[in-house]
Amino acid sequence: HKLRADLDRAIADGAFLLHFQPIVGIGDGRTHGFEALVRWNHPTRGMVSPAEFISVAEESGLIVPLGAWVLRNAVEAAAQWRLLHPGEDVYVSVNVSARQFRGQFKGPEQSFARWVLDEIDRMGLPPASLLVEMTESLLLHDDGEVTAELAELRAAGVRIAIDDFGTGFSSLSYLRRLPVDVLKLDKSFIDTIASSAEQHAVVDMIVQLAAILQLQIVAEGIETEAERDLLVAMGCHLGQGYLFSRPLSYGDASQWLLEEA
Ligand code: G
Ligand code: G
Ligand code: MN
Ligand code: NA
Repeated sequence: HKLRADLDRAIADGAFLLHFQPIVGIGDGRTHGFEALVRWNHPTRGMVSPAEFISVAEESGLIVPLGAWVLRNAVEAAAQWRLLHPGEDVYVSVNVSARQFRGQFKGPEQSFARWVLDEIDRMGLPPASLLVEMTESLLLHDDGEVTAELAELRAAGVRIAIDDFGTGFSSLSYLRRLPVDVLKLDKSFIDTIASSAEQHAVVDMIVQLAAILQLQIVAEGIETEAERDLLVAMGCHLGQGYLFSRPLSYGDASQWLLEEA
């Protein structure tokens, strides 16, 4: 597999970079955090989307060092933003794959959770400046090991989000059992709230359910003012999407914060 061979060299070559998409208060547009999204600057193909290479990295195991690289760089970015804006508790949201929990971190004794907490501590960041995003399907298939480490992170103050929420048949009872703070409502729901009364009702129910369970909702992929206005009316406070901003380079994300300060 050519892509895989190229991928194996990419960390050493410094070919990965992070982009950051603002997560905003959808009513006032103010920035609460950024989702870190990895990009691969391939020597001949140019920018390759993670949609193409994350699954390959998961299969090969490269996701462990790559995920560590992503987390470390995301946390460093958050530390810089907090220096720029001492008044704003900007957080960084990082996508994490199940496979990363089975990686080796500084020796066989150390868990992924412990390693993450050490990285945050090393940067002098409060744990609440990190949000860990896990997909719903991953949590549904967990045998308890991942959930236990998420609970350890959460006990230390790191927040946990279910990414792509709504696509994995979650049940109410399952949500109450999981160590979770945030539901990232999948873009496929947002896409249809303005055109389908049924989808609108489903999202309205999810927002109410989240309030009962004391979970925060982040609506993903908001592209139009109509979508934003419907979400605000439902009582959904946070979101991200092209209406507000595309994913930005580190420099542009810093500039974005400066302009808001
Ligand atoms: O940014 P973009 O829309 O191309 O991202 C596509 C997918 O790649 C998203 O589903 C996102 O969750 C995933 N992704 C982006 N960055 C990372 C990362 O650092 N780690 C993992 N595991 N997935 C990522
Ligand atoms: O799966 P995950 O939610 O982690 O991935 C988020 C992906 O969605 C990123 O690849 C990001 O580039 C993309 N994205 C973010 N906002 C929008 C949007 O408003 N419209 C579309 N089409 N994609 C978006
Ligand atoms: Mn995500
Ligand atoms: Na998503």
